[in-house]
Amino acid sequence: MGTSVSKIVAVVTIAASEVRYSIVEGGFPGGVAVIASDPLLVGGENGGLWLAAGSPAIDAGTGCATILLDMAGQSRWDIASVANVVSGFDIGALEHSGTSGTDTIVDALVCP
Ligand SMILES: [Ca+2]
Repeated sequence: MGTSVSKIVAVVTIAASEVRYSIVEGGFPGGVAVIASDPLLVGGENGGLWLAAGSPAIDAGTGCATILLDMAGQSRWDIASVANVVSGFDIGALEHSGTSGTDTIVDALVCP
């Protein structure tokens, strides 16, 4: 079990309409599918920040301009118990792992 992480802070200047399918503390007025709640990140053994079970980022991303594998080279999982916002992609660089036989590996890029 990794170390709990409460938040990541980034400062950027961007048009509201460009903030899409993201988690932003306090929300982002004018953004698209922006989640304001805690992403429930946990630190992994390799220093990455992973999504804990129950994270609102799970299956809340898009498959636009991305690849089918996450930053760690793992498959993208569509978690059966979580409703997809667009496809089974999670928000963020590291995908929450699914369970074979219950969940499915995402095999196509999907843009809303
Ligand atoms: Ca997923």
